[in-house]
Amino acid sequence: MAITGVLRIGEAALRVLDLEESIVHYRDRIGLQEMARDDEGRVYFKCWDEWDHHSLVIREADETGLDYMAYKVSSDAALTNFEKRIRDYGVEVENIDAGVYLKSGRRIQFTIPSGHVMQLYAEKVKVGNNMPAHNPEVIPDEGIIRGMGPTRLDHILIYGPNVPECGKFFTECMDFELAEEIVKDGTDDQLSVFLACSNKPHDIAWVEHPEPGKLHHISFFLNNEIDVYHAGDIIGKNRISNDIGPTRHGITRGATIYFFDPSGNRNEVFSGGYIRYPDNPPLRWDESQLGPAIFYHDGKLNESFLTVVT
Ligand code: M3P
Ligand code: FE
Repeated sequence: MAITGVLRIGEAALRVLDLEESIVHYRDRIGLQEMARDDEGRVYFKCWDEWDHHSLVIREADETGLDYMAYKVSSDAALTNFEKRIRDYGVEVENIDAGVYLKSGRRIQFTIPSGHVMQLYAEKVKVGNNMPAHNPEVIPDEGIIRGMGPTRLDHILIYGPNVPECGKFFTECMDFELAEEIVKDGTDDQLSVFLACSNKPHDIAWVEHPEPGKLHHISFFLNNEIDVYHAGDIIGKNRISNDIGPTRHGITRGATIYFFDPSGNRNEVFSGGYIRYPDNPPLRWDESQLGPAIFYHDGKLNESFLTVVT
């Protein structure tokens, strides 16, 4: 598979209640690099092994949650093509000029059936991954990998209505593929879908929920399971509110911890998971198997995992 078209989640924009506490959380506890602050009070971060200028944007607001998620596409021509396909599908698309978003080329923006604002863009200023591109090293200089030390923003899981319609829209208009799904037992009714645009187990996932536009978590990738345990130590040492883990997902097979930022937005750090090829069959889980699907070791869900969204 050549990865063209939609490449990955390139940017998540979160609302937080207290900017300074959130900066400490994302910069010093998770260990992101602070890249910029703008005149409107937004703060921009990247993971150490990402090449583009930033992947997380936070701003202070009265309510928590997700402002938008932006996925990077492979070229400007791909962006033009997606714009046409999305309009032809009947979804309204807004054009945003280059430079409106920091360090970014032009974007298109639309609202998906679950009520979330999504953007696509092809260009963002590349600052490098802290190692040379010519005769590269395998680790950056000391002090660059800090905190939990995630290498990249990996995926987002969102809650809202019309999950099957979201799956259809993303597969038909943006060439995502169904990697895994949770269905009502004995039916094809999807309660949750996990879609991939790469050969990761997922690049985005939804859980059916009556209220539109909600965030379940943004997820950062760690290099190995030991780093997941280390992240747990950082959570413990800094009295960060832990939701659950370390444990393992049945879905995606990732080793995971969920925890909350100081405002209550859920974060995940995880490692592992399988490599998915486009000719893999989609994996199906029955609702009655939700326990092991989500937390494989004890096969049980905790209450906050299912109910807390921002
Ligand atoms: C993950 C993951 C559900 C599952 C979550 C799974 C249904 O976050 O990264 O594999 O919430
Ligand atoms: Fe996740």
